[in-house]
Amino acid sequence: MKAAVFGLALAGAVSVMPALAAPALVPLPAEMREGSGAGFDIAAATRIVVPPHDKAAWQSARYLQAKLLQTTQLRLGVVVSHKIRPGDIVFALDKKAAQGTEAYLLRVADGVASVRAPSAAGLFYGSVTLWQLLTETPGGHLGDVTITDHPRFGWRGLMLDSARHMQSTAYIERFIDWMAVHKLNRFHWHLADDQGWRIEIKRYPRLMSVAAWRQAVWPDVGDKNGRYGGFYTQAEIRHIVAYAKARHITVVPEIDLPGHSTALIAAYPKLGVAGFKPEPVTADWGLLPEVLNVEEPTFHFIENVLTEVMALFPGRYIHLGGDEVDTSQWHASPQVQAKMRALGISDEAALERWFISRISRFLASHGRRLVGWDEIQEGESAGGLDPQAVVMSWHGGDGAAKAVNGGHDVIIAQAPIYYLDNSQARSQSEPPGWSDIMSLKRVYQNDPVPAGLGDTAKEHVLGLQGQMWTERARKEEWITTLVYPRAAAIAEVGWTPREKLSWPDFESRMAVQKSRYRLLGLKASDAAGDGSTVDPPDPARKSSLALSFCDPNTTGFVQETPAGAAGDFARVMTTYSYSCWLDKGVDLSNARRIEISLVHLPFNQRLGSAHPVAKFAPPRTPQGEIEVRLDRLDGPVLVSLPLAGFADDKARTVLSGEFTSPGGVHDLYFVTTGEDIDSRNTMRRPLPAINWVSLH
Ligand code: TNX
Repeated sequence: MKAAVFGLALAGAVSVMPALAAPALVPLPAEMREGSGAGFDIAAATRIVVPPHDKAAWQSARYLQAKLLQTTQLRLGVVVSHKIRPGDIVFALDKKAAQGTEAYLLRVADGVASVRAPSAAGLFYGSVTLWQLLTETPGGHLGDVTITDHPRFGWRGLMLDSARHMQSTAYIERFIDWMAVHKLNRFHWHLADDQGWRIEIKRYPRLMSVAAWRQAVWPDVGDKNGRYGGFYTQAEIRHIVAYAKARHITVVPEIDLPGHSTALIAAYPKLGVAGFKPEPVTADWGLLPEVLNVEEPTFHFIENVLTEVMALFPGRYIHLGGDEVDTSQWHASPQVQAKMRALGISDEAALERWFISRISRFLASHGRRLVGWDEIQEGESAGGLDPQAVVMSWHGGDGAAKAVNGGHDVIIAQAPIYYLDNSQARSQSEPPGWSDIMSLKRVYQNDPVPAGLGDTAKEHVLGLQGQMWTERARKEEWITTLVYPRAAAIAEVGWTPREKLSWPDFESRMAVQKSRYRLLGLKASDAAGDGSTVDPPDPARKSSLALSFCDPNTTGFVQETPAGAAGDFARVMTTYSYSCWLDKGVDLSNARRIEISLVHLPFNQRLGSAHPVAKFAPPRTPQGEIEVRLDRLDGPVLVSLPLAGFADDKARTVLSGEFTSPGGVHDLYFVTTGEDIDSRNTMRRPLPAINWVSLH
């Protein structure tokens, strides 16, 4: 009895309460007006009603039904009927309801909720919005509201790298599900790279038996043969494509060419440049020298592969990579040089442009459009990039502006801002990745459209995309944490009119969105939105994540560490050249001993032909040392700790050294000395990395 009275009192309080805040929708709709009516409560009897013969309405109704089943207590039936009753949720195709291929009109008024749209996509986004409204508060109340909505950009994408590390198809489905609830609509699937080929191509079996596998090197866990890899079968790919399509997401496959093709050349050495011994499918990251040759049979091979790719992926866009081509083999090859002369091409960058343009025309002849990273437009010699090619710009403003001014459509995929392999905050509980911090706030506040573009030029900007590269994100849960919540910022920037974007407003709506993540089982990062440090300082030992690099321009990596001694941290911050960490403003008045915990990581980064060698400060002893220098990189050595006897991959050790206190507060430079490391050499010494430092 008491409970019922309490319930009544609560219900009464709700009905007299003025609307406190607008619904917390992400992405924020283009227009939203709250009505003055009381709205209505969803009950077990609530019907989702669709008109007869309206397949699109039926599908969106079913999506809403399933989503509510999955995430709430609401179990609603879908009914086909012309008749609408109070308390119904209605979906219907309606040419006049809204304008645009993804637009919809959602109204809650007079006790009925309706979603009307001229297209299936619009209805779908309306159902996503309804799901968000119904998950805003437990129980399912809909307040009176009119939402007139459509996206700012047609391309709202996420890229997932399944080449460096491969994910299960179950995970890919979840990835697509989570995109859908953010109204993201392009899943760019990176399926081939130096470290593995992940798509079954029936005509070329060595792609599956050779190119799909590399040696498992720590921290990867291999199969019983010590291999890491695999590929998605054509049946699995068809399933994923259909799964995405049902959520109005187009899958854009990427086969990275003509660089990033070590795996491909390992399987079919004839595709490589004559005179260079192909490398095995590599377990290294970074810039590799392998590049395809430019002979006719190579184009035939690519066209055969693309014929199967086009049959699997019905979407218009096919991504051919084109990034980071190391042209030194082309430069050194007499055949390639002869071909260049015959074509009247004088620089290798332009040869790449020619290569890509040729494939672009092939795809266009099949009604498809090539997408490539912005290197595809580089080069000096005459002959532009095929005008049908779309440029995906990861080089930021200049690359995008160049593409647009050259008349190309462009997708903004700018690094580092939209590179989700950057950290969200310095924290031991964040996944490994690049050490630069791209906080939720930074991502949100970046305008993707390059400054200074005229209105016609702006129309060439198809949209934006977040990139999830997975060199260091070997676990699916790490991918989720890196992608979310930042993908929500990308989704909103891609959807919501620019003048409506507001960080404080977004941040408060994200609190509600995160409660939806819990309903979805989506484990997003809980780093602070502004990227401020989240780990409490440890008075006993300072983790390398709490240090900075000596040179502020250094970009490094947050890496995982081998499982080790208690008290060690799970992550270290490292860099591949001039390894040097800085601790600012350290009080040395009472200090006379320092301990440094080091881990040795495999040196698994190729640095490219331009600067292949990782440099270190000159060593004093054969195996080098960690020098602790005072106040400057070349300041006096406070203490020098030799690395002697410490060269095992997974080793970790604590170096300790006494010193005479110089008194006062100082900046400490931790300089790694040692022989330089040639990243091309397969017998490389490991990389010493600071795990923590401690003063006594
Ligand atoms: C650059 S962006 C790459 C990728 C790496 C990424 C790491 C681009 C087109 N190429 O091969 O995975 O950096 O952030």
